[in-house]
Amino acid sequence: MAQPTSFLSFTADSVTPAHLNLIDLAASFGNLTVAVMSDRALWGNRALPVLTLEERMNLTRHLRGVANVVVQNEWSYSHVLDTVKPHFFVHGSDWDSVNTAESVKMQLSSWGGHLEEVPFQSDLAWLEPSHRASKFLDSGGGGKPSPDSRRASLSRVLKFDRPVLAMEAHNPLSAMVAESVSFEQSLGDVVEKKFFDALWSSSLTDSTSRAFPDIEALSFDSRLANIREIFRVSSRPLIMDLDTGGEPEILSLRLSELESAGVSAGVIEDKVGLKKNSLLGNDVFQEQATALQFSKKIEYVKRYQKSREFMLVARVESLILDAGMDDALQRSHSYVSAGADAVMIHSRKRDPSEIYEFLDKFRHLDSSTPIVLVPTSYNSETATDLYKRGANLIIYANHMLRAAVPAMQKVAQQILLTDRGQEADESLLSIDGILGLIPGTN
Ligand code: SPV
Ligand code: MG
Repeated sequence: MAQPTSFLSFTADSVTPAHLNLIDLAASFGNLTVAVMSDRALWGNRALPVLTLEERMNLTRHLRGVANVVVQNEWSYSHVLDTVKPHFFVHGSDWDSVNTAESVKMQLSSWGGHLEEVPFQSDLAWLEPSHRASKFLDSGGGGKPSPDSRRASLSRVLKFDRPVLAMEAHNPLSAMVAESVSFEQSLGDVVEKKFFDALWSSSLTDSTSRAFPDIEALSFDSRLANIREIFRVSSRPLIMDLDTGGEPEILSLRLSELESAGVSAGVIEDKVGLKKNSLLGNDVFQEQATALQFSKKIEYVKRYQKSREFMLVARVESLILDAGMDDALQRSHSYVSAGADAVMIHSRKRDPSEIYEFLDKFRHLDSSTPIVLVPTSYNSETATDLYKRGANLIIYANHMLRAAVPAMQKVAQQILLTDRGQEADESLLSIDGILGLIPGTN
C-alpha cells in the first residue's frame, strides 16, 4: 500500500518552535508536503514576510521531516488541497471566514482525507514577525509595519498578476475607512478577498481638506505630518503626490524624508511655475517643463535615493495640456531612461480612448515599467479592464473627500430646515457606530 501523505501550510518567514512541533507531528502521519504561502496569498491577511518566496521555500526544504514543498497562491486552502490531496491535513485551531474547519473537512472527505487540528499556540506563533505585525493590526493601533517593510510592499504588490488599487486618504480616519472596506469574491472554487492595496496622498484633497487651493500652498512638512498620522492607523503602502517636486536639490532631501518615513512612492509631474490642478487642463495657465529639464531632475534625485524599493513616478502631463500623443510617449520613454520607476499618464477626458492609445503604444516598446492611472474623468472603465490594457496601479484620487462633502452639506442643510436633528439621523453614523469606530473609545 502507498505511504500515507500529510500536509501543512505556513508562511515560513521565520521558523518558531511551534512550527517545528507542527512539522514533527505532520511528518509522523506520512510523507509531508508543506505549502509556503506566496506574497499574493498573504497580502491583505498578514503582513508581507521579510524573506522572499524563494528564500522561504528554500528554508522549508531544509527542515527535517519535509518531503515536498509547494507554493500556495491563495489564502484559501481549497486549490492547493485539491492539487496535493493529502490523507492528513495538520492545522491549528485558528480559522477565519475564508478557511473554516468545516469547509476543509468537507473537501478532505471527498478523497478520504482527515483534518488533524492542534490547539493554536498563540504565544509561540507570536514569535513569527508577519503574524506579530498582523495581530498588531487587528488590535487597531500600537504596532504597524516597519517603514522598510511598508515602503517595500508596493513594489512587491505590483508584481501580482492583477491591478493594484489605491484609494485617496486625506486624514487618518479616511485611511481607516479605505483600509477597512473589503469583500470576498468567488473565483471558480477559490474565494479571494478584494480590498484597496494602497493609499494615495493627494495634493488636491490634502489641500482642500485644509481649505487651501491645490497650488502647492500647503507645506511639505504639513503633508508629511499628515502621512505620519495616517501611518499610525494604517498598514498600507502609500503613494504621495508631490506636485512638481520643486528644485531637484530640495526634492532629493524631501524624498529621503519620505523614504525614511516608509512612503513607497513619490509622484512628480512635468510642470513648472505655479502649479494648477491637472483637471483644469488649459482652462488655466499651466506650463510643462521641457522633456530634457524634467529628465535631468529625475536623474538627479534618483542618484541620491537610499532604499532599493522606493519608486519615483514620473507624471506626464502632455495629454492634460494638449501637447499630443507623440509628446506623451516620447516623454514617458525618456523619463524611464532617466531612471523613473513608473509612469503616470493623466487624462481629463471622459472618453478613455486616448488612455487606451497611450497604453497600446507605450507597451509596444516597454512591457515592464509600471503604468499608473487616475481614472477620475474616464470613470466608466473598470480597474480590471485598465489592467488588461496594460495599466498596473489604479488610483481613486479624490473619492473619500468628494464623498464626505455632499454628505456634510446635506445634513447641515437638513438641520437648518427642520430646526432639529431627528430627520438627519438616517444619514448619520449611529452614536454606537461612532463610539465603536476607534478602538479604545468604549
Ligand atoms: C491629486 O489627487 O491631487 C492629483 C490627481 O494630482 S488630479 O487631481 O486629477 O490632478
Ligand atoms: Mg495633485
